[in-house]
Amino acid sequence: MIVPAITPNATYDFADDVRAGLSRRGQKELPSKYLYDDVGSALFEVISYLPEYGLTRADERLLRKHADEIVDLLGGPVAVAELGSGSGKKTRWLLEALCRRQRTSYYPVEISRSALDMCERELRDIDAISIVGFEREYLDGLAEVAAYRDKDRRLLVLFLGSTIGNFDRPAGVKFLAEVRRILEPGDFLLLGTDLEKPESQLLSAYDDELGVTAAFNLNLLARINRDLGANFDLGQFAHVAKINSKARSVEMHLESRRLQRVKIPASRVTIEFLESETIWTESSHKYSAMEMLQIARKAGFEMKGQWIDAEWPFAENLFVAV
Ligand code: AVI
Repeated sequence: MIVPAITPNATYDFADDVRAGLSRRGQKELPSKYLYDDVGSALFEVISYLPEYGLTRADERLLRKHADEIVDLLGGPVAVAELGSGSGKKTRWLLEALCRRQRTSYYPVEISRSALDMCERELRDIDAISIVGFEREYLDGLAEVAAYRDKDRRLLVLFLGSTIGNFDRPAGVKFLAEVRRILEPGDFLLLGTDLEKPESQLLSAYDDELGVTAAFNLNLLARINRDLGANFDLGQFAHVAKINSKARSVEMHLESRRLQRVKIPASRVTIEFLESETIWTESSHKYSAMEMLQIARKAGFEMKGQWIDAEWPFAENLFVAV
């Protein structure tokens, strides 16, 4: 059964966030969630096929290989909520393993309507599944799922693809603690985290030869032009990936190639960029496998299982709420 997604209230204001991020003194910033309009989501899907970017394939390999083992550790029937379902492709392995044992409800939570549609199309052929999409921000959506859930079943929350890495470390723990507050003791969280790897490998993963990641990053300026009527000249900005060793992250920036002014009518501002000045658009934090134990505890969980990919260091971590 597929139920149409429950639709949102207005949840954010792009124009205000753009004005605030670009008017900052010091480092200009744009929230990375705005990378994912329809064009950005399609470009991210292409990134996941690039030879340099092994993250998504590692995540999917682990889920394919260990789905039955993960389901065994849950110890009984669950309902599944996924934060940021994306295309739903890698989730198929887990849902199939669950649905082979009993009818399972799946609640994808996504701010992108098109991603929810794609995920419903991808997964609706699984036997014994019912899908109810929530077009919401993660925590609001999860709170609604928790209110809507069948009280006889544990909830399994999926937060895959190392999306947690796009929060800074303290904010990541705070976010997981908020997830925990919405859950009941005994509920589960399956968290995908990209692990530390050599700098050269990270730099090519976030600045690929074909320029797809550059297009993904520059699309944010194209989106501001499309949605807010701005006049960014895309040729005058360059995609840059940098390692931040202290934060243990890779950062994406857009660097101004010259002194220039850009008008953003819907945000009611004109922004000046110096030559070489950057807009920081995303951080991807990388973790150690051991660190995940402390993160689990700090957020109110215990580690129940961990699986690490042999080809591309990436961990699937199963936490249980205590
Ligand atoms: C979605 N997120 C985990 C990706 C990452 O690796 O941080 C987004 C991405 N940015 C550049 N390439 C992929």
